[in-house]
Amino acid sequence: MDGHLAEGSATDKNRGRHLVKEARNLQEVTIAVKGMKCGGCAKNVENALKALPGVSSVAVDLKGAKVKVELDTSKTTVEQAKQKIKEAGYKPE
Ligand SMILES: [Cu+2]
Repeated sequence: MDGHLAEGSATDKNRGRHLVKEARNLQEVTIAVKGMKCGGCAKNVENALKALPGVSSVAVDLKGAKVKVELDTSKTTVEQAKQKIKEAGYKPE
């Protein structure tokens, strides 16, 4: 009997963890960005994106003219991230 109870609670814990994971909509997107000329530009884009809610990681590729963003789309959409890049003075594609 005790064994069954212990098993049951372990399953419930796993189920709870699964729900928490599904409640987030983590997505990794790469956005092409025109107009970044130097490390300062890269930093501007990085800081602008990091200020958005739900953005967990930003990696600017200056040479490749793109930025890789990991974000929770239930908090900030990809369109909103692009809008933020525009506001910082660069051209997302
Ligand atoms: Cu620059």
